[in-house]
Amino acid sequence: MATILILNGPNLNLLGQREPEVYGHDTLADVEDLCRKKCEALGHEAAFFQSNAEHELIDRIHTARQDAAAIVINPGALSHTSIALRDALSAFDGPIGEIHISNIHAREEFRHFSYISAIAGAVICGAGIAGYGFAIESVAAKI
Ligand code: DHK
Repeated sequence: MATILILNGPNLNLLGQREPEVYGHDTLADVEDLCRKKCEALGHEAAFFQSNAEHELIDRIHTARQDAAAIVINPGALSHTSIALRDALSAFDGPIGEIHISNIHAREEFRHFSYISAIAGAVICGAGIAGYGFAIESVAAKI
């Protein structure tokens, strides 16, 4: 059994309340429930962390070097801006899955590029919160 760390970036604490026409009505607690069940079904355990602060996400990724075998991350808007987050993920040895609830390619142009995608083994977007489950399946297959 390995630990899969599920990371959520800025504003994802507001899932279910924030722009439901884009992000749906499910809450972050619903996402975590889905992830916990998927990890358990695959024989692993889930760990969770959400922060609105870039440095807190980076610090948690550093800790993951010791306490997680894989990372699934929805970086939120940091996808489009943060080289620092990408560098932290590059220093993690295990598989990485990037997930976006919405289809970032069908939205504003500034969302089309993600700094994270080139270092992620799998990139899933536009599948709603089910994408977290797909990302977990992808990283679990590589542990
Ligand atoms: C979530 C966000 O908060 C946005 O900043 C991204 C992503 C898209 C999502 O679809 O989950 O652009």
